[in-house]
Amino acid sequence: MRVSQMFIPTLRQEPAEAEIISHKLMLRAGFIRKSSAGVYTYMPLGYKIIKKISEIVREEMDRANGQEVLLPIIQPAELWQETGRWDVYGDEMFRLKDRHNRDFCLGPTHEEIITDLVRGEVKSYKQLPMLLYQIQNKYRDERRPRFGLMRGREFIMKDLYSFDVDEAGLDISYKSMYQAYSNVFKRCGLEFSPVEADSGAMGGSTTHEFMAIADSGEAEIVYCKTCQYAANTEKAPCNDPQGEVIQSDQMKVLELVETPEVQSIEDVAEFLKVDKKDTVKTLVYEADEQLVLALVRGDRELNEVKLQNLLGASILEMADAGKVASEMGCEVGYLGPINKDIKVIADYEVKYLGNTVVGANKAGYHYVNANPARDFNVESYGDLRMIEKEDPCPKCGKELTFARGIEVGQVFKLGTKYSESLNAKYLDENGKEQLMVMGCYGIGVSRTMAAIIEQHYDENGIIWPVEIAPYKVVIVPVNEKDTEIVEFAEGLYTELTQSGIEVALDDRKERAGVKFKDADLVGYPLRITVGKTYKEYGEVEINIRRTGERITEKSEQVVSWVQAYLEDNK
Ligand code: 9G3
Repeated sequence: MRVSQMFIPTLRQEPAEAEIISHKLMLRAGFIRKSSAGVYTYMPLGYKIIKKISEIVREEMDRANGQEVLLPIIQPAELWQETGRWDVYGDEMFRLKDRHNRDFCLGPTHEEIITDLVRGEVKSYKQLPMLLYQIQNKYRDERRPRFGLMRGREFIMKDLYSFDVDEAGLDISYKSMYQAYSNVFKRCGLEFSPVEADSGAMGGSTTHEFMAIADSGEAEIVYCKTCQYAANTEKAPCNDPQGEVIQSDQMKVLELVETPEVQSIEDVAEFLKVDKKDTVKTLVYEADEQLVLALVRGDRELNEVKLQNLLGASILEMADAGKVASEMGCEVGYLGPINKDIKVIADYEVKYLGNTVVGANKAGYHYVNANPARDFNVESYGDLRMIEKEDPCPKCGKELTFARGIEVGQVFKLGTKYSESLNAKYLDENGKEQLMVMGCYGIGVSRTMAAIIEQHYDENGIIWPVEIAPYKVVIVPVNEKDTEIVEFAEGLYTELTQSGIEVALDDRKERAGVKFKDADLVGYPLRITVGKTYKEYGEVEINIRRTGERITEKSEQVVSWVQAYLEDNK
């Protein structure tokens, strides 16, 4: 490829709207351009990366007996109505009508489509297991698309669906996908960790998320260096501390105290000279439009995923301030569970609080000496709090470590959730009708490109792992007017190309410095400079992007040196 003919609009300045490094660098290196919020064009170099990641994914899916298909993006509402999901996903689903006024959506995922296909074609156990996958755009109208490709409204996903005769078969498919994912992310040069995750609205039992470790990751993970336990903090369980429940003769008289302009837990604890542990945090949620009070100890953080699961709610949203004021009669700083005929659920730890502080549902007032058993009724206690550093490993009890991660893959055991609602059955060896047992497995292909950059960059730009790089080598003749330099550079370009290496020749009429900066920004693994050293000693300079090393090599040795380097570093 000749850089003078390529559409690679690099930028010197950092784009203002980009907050994380992968977004900044993909814009500056000319890999993507924004079309609208969360919707991007993949420019020539960016799309080369997408194709390389997709090829790695295909090889590993095919190795695991996956068969590639391409499913429709336009999906009929009827299928989503059959599974009952048409009304579950509100504004996040892109919906449209055709010319006959029929309802469709742009596919956010393909469980309905693929199960509808298979239920019509698979009749016998002899046809199972069947693993079908696609690499295709997905559409989700995120409320706040951000971080470039990290959270887009149109993104590229590989989604595979497995169909087995029973749970044992699903286990085999799940394990084989788990291995295939490890292969994919290793080949992409990613440092990743599979973590236990919450299956949420997907139902089903087991699910793992493959997290690329990165400080910019939206997900928080917790892991144990002793027993390798690893989980998304949304899922990591906290146990019931089995403390002492206060005896009634220890309970003091409930007292209303004035706490003017004191709203946050910190302020209340300070004003009343108590520890945050001796207060109750009251939060108001709408669970499928029903108001719920969720209580956790004052020093803890509520885990909304655990709350949603405990309530079995399809949609869980924090009640907005207006709703709180009208339903509770005060603003959030003074909320409490006393004298409220609203459903109250509480974290286990609240059970063991005695003579504690709660909001009085009256602006400027709190109650002290509140006792759960006496003063307010908790409908149910459960694990509602976010796991913390001091908590013991849920598996072995040892110390926990926290990290942030980018979710690049997820594998789900679906069981019969979709085969039941869509009646996808097969005849077993006894001719008896059985429900197919399913799994679904996603890789964020476009998100993976961003994650690779988040783990492979420096102050000069991207550092592509060799297998992913858009071109393995860039040749930089330092002076376009010097025929000796240009001739050798052209010759080297031809020789490397003929030896099957993807090479770029920066033949632009630009100063050498500009070419060097662009080479570092775009992130080619190797840069070969043809300049003074060539004219004087017949040698070229080779810059190794990953290590910053610079070596000189005899011009006749260059091709074999490059082949050896690429072989050793793939
Ligand atoms: C929707 C909308 C958004 C969604 C879904 C449905 C996430 C939805 C979960 C999955 C599960 C797996 C197959 C590949 C791997 C992930 N967001 N999910 O079902 F209608 Cl608007 O997509 N699907």
